[in-house]
Amino acid sequence: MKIVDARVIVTCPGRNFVTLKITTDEGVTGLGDATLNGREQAVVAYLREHVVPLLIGLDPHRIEDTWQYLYRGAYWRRGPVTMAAIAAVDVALWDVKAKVAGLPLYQLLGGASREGLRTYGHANGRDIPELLDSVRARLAEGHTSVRVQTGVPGLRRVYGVHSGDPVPSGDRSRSEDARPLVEDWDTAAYLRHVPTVLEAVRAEFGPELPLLHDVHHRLSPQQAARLAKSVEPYDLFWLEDCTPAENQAALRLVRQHSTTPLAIGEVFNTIHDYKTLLDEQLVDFVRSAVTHFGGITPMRKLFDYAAVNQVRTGIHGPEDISPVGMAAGLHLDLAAHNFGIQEYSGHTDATNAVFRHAYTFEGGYLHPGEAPGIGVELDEEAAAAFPYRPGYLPVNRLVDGTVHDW
Ligand code: EZ4
Ligand code: CO
Repeated sequence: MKIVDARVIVTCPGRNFVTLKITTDEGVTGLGDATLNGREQAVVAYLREHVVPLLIGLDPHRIEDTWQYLYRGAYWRRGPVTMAAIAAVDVALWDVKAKVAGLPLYQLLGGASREGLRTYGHANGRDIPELLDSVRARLAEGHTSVRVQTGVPGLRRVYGVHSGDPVPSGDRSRSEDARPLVEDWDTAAYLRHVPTVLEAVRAEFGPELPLLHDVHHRLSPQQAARLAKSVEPYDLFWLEDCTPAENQAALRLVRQHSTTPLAIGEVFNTIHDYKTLLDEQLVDFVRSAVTHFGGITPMRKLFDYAAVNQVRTGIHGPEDISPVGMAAGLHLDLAAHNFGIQEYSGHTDATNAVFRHAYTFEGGYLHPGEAPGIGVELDEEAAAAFPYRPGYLPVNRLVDGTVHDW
């Protein structure tokens, strides 16, 4: 079998998604997600200019070899643009292979290790009462665990928490202007506020509900250690991205001061980003997504490396990963013994109409479905009705105007 066509399709049913569609001489097609939020067109160019011409004529069954060819062959390794592009090729090839086998992808990855995938949903509110309502809404949808985020007193606009302004899409922090929205930040106010939020949520929902909280990389190691320690009484399922973690060894300080479980990795793009963290067991969950980590091929290696260190998985599942990327992750989740939890935000009706998927969320559990391949079909006619629109993640500034990590 040979690859005869590879096309990049950009569609914006509420937000931008980049999809690679590979076609073989036998008419089998495969899809891969290459969406990089706010930098979509860079990946489109990488694929169209530098990857698609290399794919034509290759044997689609040689997935490992193609991955190594694109990764090592470029000389310039790693980075989110490169790894999103390679991920799209890798997932499309796994999709082709599983379709040829007539099996859902998870069967090729070892078969199901469980009946379904536990999820967590996002609860947020400008203040605590609004947050508590949002937690109730997530529980009513079937989520069995909830990530809790709130506004911080004194701050105007915090990432992931709606400001009350009218919003153009489902993503409350996304700007569709030429420039990103500017949000504000005050670390001291945040560190004071978070324990009071968790205390209120525990008082309302009791000790058993698994709770998560995302720090969005905003703290220094010392501040992160303080937060991890101060939230210990509220028994988090995990504390996410408490530091930027480019400096992996910095997590030692957090670990020394707290038993709060730590999750990291949504912006990592290779296994090397985890080396110290896993070798020294400095985290409890790996958060990478198939779409930003180079595909199924390296994610399997990451999951096994994590398992050796008694670390579990918690794949990133925001709205800005397309249903193609979500589906790929669900097949891995179902097969991996060390699955932990799956983040699940869901997509808009328009997105689900463009990307028809076999995966389901029922009775509080996700399942990738039994369709051969990854189980997603792209309706190209529907996609064409939603052309690309520039959109950016926000930028975060301190009260005095200094640009801050986020
Ligand atoms: O900021 O997906 O855990 N989820 C998150 C997300 C990320 C966005 C970035 O594109 O932190 O909201
Ligand atoms: Co996050």
